[in-house]
Amino acid sequence: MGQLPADVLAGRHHQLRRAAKSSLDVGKMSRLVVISNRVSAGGGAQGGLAVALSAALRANGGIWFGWSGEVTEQFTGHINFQRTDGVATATVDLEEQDVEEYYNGYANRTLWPLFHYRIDLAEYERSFAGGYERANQRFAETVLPLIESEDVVWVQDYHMIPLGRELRKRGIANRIGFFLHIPWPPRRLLATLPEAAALVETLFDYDVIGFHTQEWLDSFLDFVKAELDAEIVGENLIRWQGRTIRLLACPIGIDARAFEDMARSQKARRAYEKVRSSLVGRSLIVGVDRLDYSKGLEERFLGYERFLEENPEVRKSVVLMQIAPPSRGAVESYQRIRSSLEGLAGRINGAHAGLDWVPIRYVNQGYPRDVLAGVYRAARIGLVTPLRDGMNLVAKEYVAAQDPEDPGVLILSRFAGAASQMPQALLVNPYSAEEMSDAIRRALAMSIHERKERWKATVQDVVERDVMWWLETFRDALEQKESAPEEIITIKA
Ligand code: GDG
Repeated sequence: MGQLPADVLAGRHHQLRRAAKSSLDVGKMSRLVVISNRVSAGGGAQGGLAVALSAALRANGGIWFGWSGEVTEQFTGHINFQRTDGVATATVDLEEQDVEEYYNGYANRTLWPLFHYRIDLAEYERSFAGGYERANQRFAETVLPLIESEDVVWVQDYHMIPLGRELRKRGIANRIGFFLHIPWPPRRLLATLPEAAALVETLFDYDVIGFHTQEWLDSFLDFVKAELDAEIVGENLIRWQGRTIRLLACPIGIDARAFEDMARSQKARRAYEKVRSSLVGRSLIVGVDRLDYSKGLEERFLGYERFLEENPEVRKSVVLMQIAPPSRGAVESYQRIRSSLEGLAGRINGAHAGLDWVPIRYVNQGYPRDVLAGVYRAARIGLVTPLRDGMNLVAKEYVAAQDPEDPGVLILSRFAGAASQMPQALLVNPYSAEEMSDAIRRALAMSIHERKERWKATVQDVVERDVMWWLETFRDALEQKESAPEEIITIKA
């Protein structure tokens, strides 16, 4: 395993200290207020993030606040309170214009493509920026009365970058953290965003800013050094207008043990059998991704096509199953990727299929998590090749779902945040059809011994740095008040 960043090592020590306690034995901790665009409190049917945040909210009390997903004629700020599986949630409806400008606009047509290095797709419209600011002001105004003086507040993701500043303007002096789930783009790309510096500066109102990897954190620091008037006062510490801000590289994990169990459940077993019997002895390659241009699906299909062309002797012994539930259908670039993928899958299948074999099974719908777990387990290869990804949880789920006695091989893009934690996967450049083709061939020919060795090294980290580890590591950083920078320097000397 590669050298772990200092923050991660520090986090691991916390984990060891806590190992003797139950992971939820955090009685002395403050109440948590989680703020994110969408709220998905609940049990194991949800993704790991929802499970972990729900567990923390259940253990310490607190509330999860965000957009309801509903549209109302005129914004009223009316809060819908609910309790789901013991977790208190508070949601607010937005008006049509907010959804268009803030969600479909600035979040998904400006920031998402830009932060995934796609300035060719990023749209810079003043109305989007205005709507983003307005929606964040509305969120701040609405959540304000729900925040108590001892609470820690944790804001999630790119939809809500300026929310911390809006809360400070309204007098909130609590500890407030921010976690970015997507990559932080290189400085020269970010500079294409009008008012980029002003947006980034709003982040200085947080106490802790978290990224998945040191690479994203370094890109952030690079921008701050070049474009903003803030002092770097220590390793990953910034000083701005009398405030100290800690930066943290803290990779999100999955609910690994639960996912392993899910992969052995009856429903997973049924899905496994169904898929296996349909393969009639062929090897399965699986891809599971939201239908999004950042996930590199076109390049993946082209890499697979290359493999089919270069390996006529084995090509009929494999099948690629790509599960890709549609997302963000209101945004044009998502409609385009959908139709271009359909065309590509059709072309490849048309050119290569035979009477008893179709090379790509392209499935445009979602499945329950336990079914996915069974499909992962049935696959000899997990093909996870985003062009750019903050972390990528599918890579971790694929690993956790494997049979220890007969594990499959993970082929992973070196441009996913997950790659920094998974050096034993077969790392590929997703833009290179040749590299992808080589990796598929290599994975199919890999000995059981090598498969086991690589899997063991990878799964260990997936289990150790699971989603509770992520939550606790971030939270520890957020609860811990910074020393003055002078003291830090003295200690170092
Ligand atoms: C963002 C960042 C970062 C997919 N299809 C189905 C389904 N899924 C689940 C997967 C996985 C999740 O969706 C996708 O997670 P990713 O990490 O791949 O990607 P994003 O949605 O882009 O998330 C990403 C993440 O935030 C967390 O910080 O890792 O980099 O982009 O859990 O299993 N789930 C079900 N049916 C499906 O068909 N139930």
